[in-house]
Amino acid sequence: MAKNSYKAEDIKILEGLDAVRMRPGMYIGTTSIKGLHHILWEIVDNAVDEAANGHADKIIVTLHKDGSASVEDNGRGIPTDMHSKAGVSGVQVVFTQLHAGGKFNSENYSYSGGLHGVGASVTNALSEWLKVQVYKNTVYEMEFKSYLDESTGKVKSGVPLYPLKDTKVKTKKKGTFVRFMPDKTVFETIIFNAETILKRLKELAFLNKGLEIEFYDERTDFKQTFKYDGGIVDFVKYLNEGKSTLYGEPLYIKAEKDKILVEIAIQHTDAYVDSVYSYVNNIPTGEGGMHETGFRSGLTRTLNDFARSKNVLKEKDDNLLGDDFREGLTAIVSIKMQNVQFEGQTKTKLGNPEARPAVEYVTVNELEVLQKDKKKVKVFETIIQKAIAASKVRLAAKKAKEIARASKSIEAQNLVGKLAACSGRKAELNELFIVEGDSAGGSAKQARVRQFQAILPLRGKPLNVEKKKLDQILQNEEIRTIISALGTGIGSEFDLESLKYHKVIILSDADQDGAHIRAILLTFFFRYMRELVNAGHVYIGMPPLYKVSKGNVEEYAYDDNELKAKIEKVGRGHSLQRYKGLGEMNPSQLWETTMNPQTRSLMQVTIEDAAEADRLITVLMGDEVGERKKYIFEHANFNKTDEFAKIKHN
Ligand code: 1YM
Repeated sequence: MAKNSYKAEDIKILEGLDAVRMRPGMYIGTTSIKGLHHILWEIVDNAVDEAANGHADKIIVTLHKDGSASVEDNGRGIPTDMHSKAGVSGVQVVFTQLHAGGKFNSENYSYSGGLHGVGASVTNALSEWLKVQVYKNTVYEMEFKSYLDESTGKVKSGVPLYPLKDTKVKTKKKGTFVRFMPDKTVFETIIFNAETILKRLKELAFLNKGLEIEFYDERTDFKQTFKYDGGIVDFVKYLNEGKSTLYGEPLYIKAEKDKILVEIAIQHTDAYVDSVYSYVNNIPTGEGGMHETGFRSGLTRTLNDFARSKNVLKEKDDNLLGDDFREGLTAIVSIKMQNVQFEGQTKTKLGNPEARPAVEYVTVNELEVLQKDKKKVKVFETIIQKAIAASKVRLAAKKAKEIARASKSIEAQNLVGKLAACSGRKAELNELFIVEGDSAGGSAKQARVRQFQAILPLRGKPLNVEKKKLDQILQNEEIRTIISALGTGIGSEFDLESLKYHKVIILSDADQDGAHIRAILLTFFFRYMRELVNAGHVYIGMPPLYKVSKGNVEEYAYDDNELKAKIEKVGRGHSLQRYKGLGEMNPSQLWETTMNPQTRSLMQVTIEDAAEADRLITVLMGDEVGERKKYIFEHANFNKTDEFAKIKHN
């Protein structure tokens, strides 16, 4: 009888998992490599939750030679006893019930429930097999499998091979071990990317103070362990490596308000832009949201109050602006809360309105506590001095802008000469090619379809904007031209709605100079038009490196491997041309290889890990030669300058 009811329970549960397999996109967003990693993160999240709740302090993530992945923690172990309602073990519930992300009782798990909250059952549903071990005095074991049901011709997903069993094998270990084989019929690829996983594990280690995360890639025999006893303070220090900091130790605050746990670390550098990165329940919020807004207003308010209390700001003086206090600020804002709501273009913006006053309250209160600390007073004075300097530049820049506005007509005429605008008025369809060099620019102008393609040739190198003040940047002609062509404005005034071209395509030569120009432009977009990149409007054009021809046949190759293939295809008696630059191509070649939407190959620039990208930009574009050399040495290939932006083919 007991066996029967177990089976009945089973059927209901299995329907749930089969639905996941029918529409994986609905549960994990995509079946690309991103989706593949997602099912690993579901398991890692459970282990991190266990650590965040104080029951575990070590997690091991292993990529096995057979293509499977495993995660182990030293926590309490997933409950092995019978779940009263489901009539099966806790382990079985966790791996077969959809939305078991809600855990047994939410009292214990006050902050859990990751981004999608779909939980470990989705990993099971999308795996060929999955094996769990729970260590609690003895080893408990359970296995699941997906298989083709011959009678219906359909795949059954994540079916238990047997109920949870106590193997009676004694163990001193505590915790949970989960190993799974992603299903190759579900995902575009089932090969995990070690670099992506390492980046995220490192971030998780920063966000969870003291948690030791070990990564082992059996495929390459590579091992790395992360553990940061300083947590987000270490994170800020890491981000500021290679920058000159204005005071020794980052400021750190942590407090809870209205059930929202707020943790913030800040440190100023002599840079001119801010690098504020925020997280909710360990999930990066690249588009910011309510918590960031609360932090910003709290910071501005408490620092203005401090400046007044010290009489640095007199009664007649205006308040300093948030922008002034944030100049050169590096900060991590990490909050934990329940019922998280994400919004925005990429669903990485925190929508919960209650987060705003909570974070503002904690920021103001806790910074006030620090201001009273005798050893910290100097730090606050330094921040105020820096903000006052920033406000002076801001006022000067405003003047400069007013003058510029007065001579706008002249500027506009200059611009017209350079920019070959397109005639179409639909921004969604329009493309702007930013082209290296006048001769390539000329070819591009001849080749383009003027209805939707605009060409902006760059004469010299644009200014490397890293470490430059805004007013200096605005004096650079190339940069100014780009800004007016795009129509969005920059920095805090950036407005995506006014964007005139939905594809902004950087077209530079495939050599070191070209790579440098590309890096400078990407840095500019990243620092001053981040939303442009976030919303996926920035692309890199890919000119071919070779042309193989014989008679009427012309074949282009974009790298050495492709070249081999193309030579084979064209056959004996071919002639080979190597393009040193875009300028060597005539208009029709440029059109066919790089500009024609039907035949070209574009890469879309996306930022998956903004904090890491920021650090990389500092290293590559900043003025600390030592760090840069070290990085380039470690990544011998110079083309890695593009690494700060994850680039995907389009
Ligand atoms: C390698 C993956 O899943 N660890 C893990 C998961 C759980 C617990 C402990 C746990 C939670 C609770 C009580 C609770 C989970 N339990 C559940 C559920 N590592 C990994 N470690 N006891 C143990 O939430 O109260 C879901 S996850 F729902 F069964 F409680």
